[in-house]
Amino acid sequence: MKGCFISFEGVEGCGKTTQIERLQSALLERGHDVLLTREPGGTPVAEAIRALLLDPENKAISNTAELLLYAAARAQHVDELLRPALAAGKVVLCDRFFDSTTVYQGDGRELNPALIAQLNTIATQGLRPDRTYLLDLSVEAGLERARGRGRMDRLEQAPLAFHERVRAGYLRLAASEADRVLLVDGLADIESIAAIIQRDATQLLQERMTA
Ligand code: T5A
Repeated sequence: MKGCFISFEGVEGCGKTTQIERLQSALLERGHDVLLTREPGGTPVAEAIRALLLDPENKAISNTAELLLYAAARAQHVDELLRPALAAGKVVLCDRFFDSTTVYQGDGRELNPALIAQLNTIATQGLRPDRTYLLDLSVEAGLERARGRGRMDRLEQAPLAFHERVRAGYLRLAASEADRVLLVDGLADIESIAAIIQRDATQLLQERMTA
């Protein structure tokens, strides 16, 4: 793959969307060819699956069905959008990727981690981010921000204990994959977080260009 693949992760309301847009603007200004996308979503089929998954009316979705729907959306996204963009040399910025399944369905829903790892490999065909920015803050602070935006989606409405397990899962991932996952304080102000991420991404892109 010629391009560079960067994902953003974190609990609800951690500020991913704010930061991914900042990084996109900074990279575009420097002349990079950037694709900004998200999971679940990014293609018409995956966006239709997203609507199903996040609709608070769909209370009957079982944990296993939820896992498979996220994987199906990802498989479509990888095939239709991510692999072609990376093959064309783009910098791909993705709002959530397989780490979300590892922690939301694995830690949050407490589904079998080995099964999830297998399913992630099937859905991604082995595609992994070159760098992942994990914005960390307390679950209460994140949900407070999400609440401030109005209607809560199906996942945001899950019990507090679910979100606490998700946060703990993310922190475990950051510790076990420190080469890929950069842990950033999500409570810092927007500009400081953007500066940390831009500095790191600039270095990463320089390294890849000279490799
Ligand atoms: N999911 C997803 C799974 O369960 N499994 C999976 O495999 C995948 C891919 C997706 C949902 O699906 C789940 C996880 C999610 O529950 P999503 O759109 O990613 O949905 O949902 P959210 O995580 O809720 O994303 P949001 O866009 O809603 O929130 P963000 O991106 O974290 O936060 P953002 O940037 O929109 O900011 C929220 C608010 O906080 C302010 C912003 O202005 C905004 O008002 N803010 C700050 N305020 C103060 N200081 C800062 N540093 C701030 N940064 C942002």
